[in-house]
Amino acid sequence: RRGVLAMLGAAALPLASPRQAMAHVKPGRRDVLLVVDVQNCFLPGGSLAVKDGDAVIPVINALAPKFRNVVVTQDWHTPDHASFASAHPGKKPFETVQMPYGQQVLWPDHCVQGTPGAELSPALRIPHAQLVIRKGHDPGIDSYSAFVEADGKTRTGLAGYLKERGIERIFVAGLATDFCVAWSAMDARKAGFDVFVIEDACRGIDLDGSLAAAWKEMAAAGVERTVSDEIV
Ligand code: VGL
Ligand code: ZN
Repeated sequence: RRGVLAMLGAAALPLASPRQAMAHVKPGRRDVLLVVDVQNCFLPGGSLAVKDGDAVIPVINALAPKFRNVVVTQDWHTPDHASFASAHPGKKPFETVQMPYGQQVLWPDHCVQGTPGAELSPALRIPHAQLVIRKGHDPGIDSYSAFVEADGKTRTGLAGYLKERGIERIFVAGLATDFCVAWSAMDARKAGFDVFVIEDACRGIDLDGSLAAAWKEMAAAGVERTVSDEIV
């Protein structure tokens, strides 16, 4: 044994903590929990159900009381929304189409304004959430991001709200990791916030490898990846 260790050299030691764990975070007044799109349509039985999407709910319910500041988002589309395959004759869900602002994935109809599918999950327990921000309400423009619509320029006002309230760090949870969570996290970085995505408080759709791609893009943008156990 001694021989093997000697061959590996000092660099192989110590054997504990192979990857740098984040120090425990105690959320304070400059932190916000951003709960993305935990709506019936994205939960089991919904029209755009995310696999195991309901698994995020107990994690979010346990995290939320630790945050003084909580903001919730709702995907909030018009009935004829341009992101729906049904609005494009001959197109099927999960195909793509070219929009004036770029490539758009076409989805099953989901989160239509005022419908039960667009409601937040009744199992969420976040009575102290201060703001619900609705996005994707322009019939012609999607908005995965809670900050900027898919045209890349129309702002939702969320960055301004958070900055006026002195928020510096955003902790992101919800659905779906590779769409609305990732786009929100990356736009939050662009707006100058420190951003942490809470991995076990999110679930992804994973279209053609989109989940791995999203984690890679988030890392490149300086988004940190954490887990709920790190938040005390
Ligand atoms: C979402 C696809 C379409 C999301 C919203 O919440 O991640 N994904 N609309
Ligand atoms: Zn949507």
